[in-house]
Amino acid sequence: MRLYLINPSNPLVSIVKIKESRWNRYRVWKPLSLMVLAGMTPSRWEISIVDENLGAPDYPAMPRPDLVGVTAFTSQANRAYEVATHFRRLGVPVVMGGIHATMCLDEVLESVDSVVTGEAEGIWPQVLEDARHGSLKRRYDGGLAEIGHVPAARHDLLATGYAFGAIQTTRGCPLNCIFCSVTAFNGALYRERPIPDVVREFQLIREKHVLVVDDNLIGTRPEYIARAKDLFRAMAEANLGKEWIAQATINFADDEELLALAAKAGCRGVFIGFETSAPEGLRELGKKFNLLKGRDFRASVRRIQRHHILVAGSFIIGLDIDEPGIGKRIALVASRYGVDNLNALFLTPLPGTRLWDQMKSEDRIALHTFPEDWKYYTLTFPVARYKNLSQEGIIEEMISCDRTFYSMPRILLRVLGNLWRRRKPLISLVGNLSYRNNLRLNCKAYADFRSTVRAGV
Ligand code: B12
Ligand code: SF4
Repeated sequence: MRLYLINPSNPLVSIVKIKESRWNRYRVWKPLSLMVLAGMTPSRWEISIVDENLGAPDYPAMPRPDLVGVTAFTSQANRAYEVATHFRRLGVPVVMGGIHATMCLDEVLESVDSVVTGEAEGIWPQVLEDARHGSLKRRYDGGLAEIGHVPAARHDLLATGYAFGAIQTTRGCPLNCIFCSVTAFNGALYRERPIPDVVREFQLIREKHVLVVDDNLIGTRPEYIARAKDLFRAMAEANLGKEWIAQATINFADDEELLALAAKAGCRGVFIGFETSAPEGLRELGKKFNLLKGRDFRASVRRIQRHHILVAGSFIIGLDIDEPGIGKRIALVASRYGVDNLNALFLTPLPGTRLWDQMKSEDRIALHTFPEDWKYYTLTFPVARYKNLSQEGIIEEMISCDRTFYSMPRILLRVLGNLWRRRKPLISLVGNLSYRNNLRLNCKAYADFRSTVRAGV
């Protein structure tokens, strides 16, 4: 039995434009969901994982599979349907799962034979058995999976050529920020994989560099932080020789022992969602966790960096409190905090989030011709109506934000600072140049977006 697991590509996502910017090669990430599914697939299936982010293959030239599994974030949904149509025309059953299939079940059911909602661990073997007997059901629901003991993901299946491997150690987030899908999809309970399983799986990863995909590696409670410390100790003891990056809240900075253990275990970078510098903005986003009274963000960032861990900060443009000038202000705030990279994104109502419900009820979703418009839900296009910023205005704010933060003098200052403090200046340089290069690509994408939107909306 032959199984294709496919990660469809959205050409509007800048990091997949490897040809236009060679720096992006370092930022194409492995589709872990498909590697996890492959890990749970019995050996009677011959599995190929196709990651279209490395280039779509010539499907007609490939041997006919018995089953196709497609994953998709919302921004990949259009391409997922194209791929599904191709295989269904050949009479090959197509099953789709992942976040978009879960949040937009009815839409997805129109384009595929079968949909798996929720996490797949508890249901995937059943789906495969049904497919083998030609009795696929239209719908399966995996709900929230028991991740206490799951087989390791298949790290051996994808082609080489990725800069980073990928692994997940926890799921779920209690914070439920209004713009984020994680609590709706993975639940509010923070679930942890057993530390020995994680360490064993790390050993299976071929790449030296690894992305830990957890939404918040250290969790929100003292017992979760204690678990993170135990994990880091075990990783250091196992002498994995890996260098990894992860996502965490700014609270990562509050515990020197945690930082020291993380660095010893190989942590070299952390993504932190600052989102906005204004307390009322944090309240608007429901991200009360960042509201710690008297927190000095610059000092927090410095504390992390002192352990030779780079900090990438994420900010959102388009809040109700945001007014003209916000783009430059964010760039200056991020520079003041001292982050090594800035990732600014448009506030985007993703299906299934509280923001979606709110904006829909206020008739503020500007791009709503679905499924076609999903391709713009990359957080890099303004798909909503923003309170104090026109569509054109908010694009200008984003350009001004990126141009300010990624101006050559500022990049050089950051890289020289890292060289001086012996903090991975090369990674800092590659990261900064990759973002800077994408400014050009983004401006072109905005021009196309403007003309499409003017013509159609
Ligand atoms: C790692 C990651 C990335 C990586 C992508 C790596 C990759 N190619 O997969 C990078 C950094 C590139 C990325 C980019 C983006 N991401 Co992202 N990302 C994540 C993150 C943190 C983890 C995903 C992951 O690997 N999880 C681990 C795997 C095991 O879980 P899973 O993917 O959910 O898969 C399980 C089930 O969903 C199911 N399943 C999944 N696929 C399939 C397929 C079949 C056939 C079946 C049966 C089951 C199934 O089975 C799996 C096992 O249970 C999630 C948050 C999260 N917690 O999921 C956000 C998340 C998926 N990203 C999100 C977004 C918005 C984006 C971007 C659009 C914007 C951005 N700038 O971040 C881009 C778009 C990329 C694109 N190509 O279009 C949103 C998606 C919401 C939505 N409705 O689409 C999420 C949920 C975060 C959030 N805050 O809401 N992301
Ligand atoms: S943005 Fe981060 S903290 Fe907020 S709900 Fe999502 S994963 Fe949790």
